[in-house]
Amino acid sequence: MGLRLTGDETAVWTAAARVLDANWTGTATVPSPGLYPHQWSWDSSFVSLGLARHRPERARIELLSVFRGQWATGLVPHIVFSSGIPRHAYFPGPEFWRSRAQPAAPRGVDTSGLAQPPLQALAALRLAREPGEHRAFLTRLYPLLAAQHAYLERDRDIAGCGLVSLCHPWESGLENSPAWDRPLEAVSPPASPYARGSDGGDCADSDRHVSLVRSMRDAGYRAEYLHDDHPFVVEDPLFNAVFLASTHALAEVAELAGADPGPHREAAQRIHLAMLDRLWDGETCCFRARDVRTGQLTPAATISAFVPLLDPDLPRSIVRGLAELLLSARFAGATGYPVPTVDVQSAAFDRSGYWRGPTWVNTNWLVWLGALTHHLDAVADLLLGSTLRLVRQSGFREYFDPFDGTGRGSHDFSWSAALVLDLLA
Ligand code: 9YW
Repeated sequence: MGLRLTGDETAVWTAAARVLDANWTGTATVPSPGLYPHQWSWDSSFVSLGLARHRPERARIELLSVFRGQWATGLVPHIVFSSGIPRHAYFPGPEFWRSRAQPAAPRGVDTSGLAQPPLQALAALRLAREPGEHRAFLTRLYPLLAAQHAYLERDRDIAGCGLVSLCHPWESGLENSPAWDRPLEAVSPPASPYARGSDGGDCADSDRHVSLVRSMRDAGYRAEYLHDDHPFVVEDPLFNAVFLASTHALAEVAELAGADPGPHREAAQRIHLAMLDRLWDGETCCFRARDVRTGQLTPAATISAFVPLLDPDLPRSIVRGLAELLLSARFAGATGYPVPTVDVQSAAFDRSGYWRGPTWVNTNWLVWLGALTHHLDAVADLLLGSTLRLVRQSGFREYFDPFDGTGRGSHDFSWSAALVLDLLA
């Protein structure tokens, strides 16, 4: 371990490492063995950061293994399905996505056809900062990362303004966030319902979620369909901030792998400018999602607003405004456990509603990293301390009540354990 931890921290470390060991399948880590028995894209990146502290060799295998599912277009799908899992264990499974019927999808493995916040380049760079010989690993990974980024820039900049658009709430990672309520109203629910209901979410919305996948699948997940006809097209601050941070990281990975970082630096500058131009709402001092089909910013103030702190070039006045909002009685100032996923004073806030209020370790971690980027030490310490308090109190749960820290959702959740290892290191 090589760290100086208190006795209490050592106990947390050991428990977190045990969760990661238990959820390891031999080639990847499942988010939660019962509920999510496959590999998810952003979960896998978060997990690799924890594995880097615990079992560095596995961290590299984890990060590479998600690219088994990469499509010829460059898409890194949000789920790479494990083989041999009973059909009823997870819906929608491979038979719904039908990836193998797509010429661009890989032959040897089943995948979904959506993206998720592209954390892989950021994770790769953090892994490479650990002691050890990383050149061969980065040289192998770099073209895969470059293809993933090229896909998002080429096929997913649907408004043509420099940002990636989500074509499904699941691509955000925050599936039932109130940020999607308005854009989802434009999506017709299917004639016969097939609600998933596993997230405790609204069934009509779950039906719309499944219906959106069906439309994408029936159109062969083609960029032309997404561009011209798909009803759900939204630019999200969290996704694009992660993309920006990963694009900066990709420039450094390129250098370490002996490739030209220039195009990635230019891409990062484009995303930075487009985020300020399209997603910053100066009137309310908040980043908000933009519905590309209506041109409107969504009214909800959510955790996504703070993730642009990952942008190292964010103007000082915006950094100050975000820190004030974060510490205010609308977010962390109202709860003992930062940061709720939704403004606690908004009508949409629901303290037990999955991404509609609870606090999550992964979003706390992203905001913590953003706070460190801007030397907001008090904010970073608050996030670190309160995240550790949550897991000491309630274990490595999927999410937590933002007021009293009660654990919710599944137990022994991989990213909760992994990111705590990173926070303790
Ligand atoms: C689903 C696996 C995934 C996460 C998402 C989270 C949830 C449910 O679980 O999605 O069926 O995909 O919303 O962010 O990647 O942990």
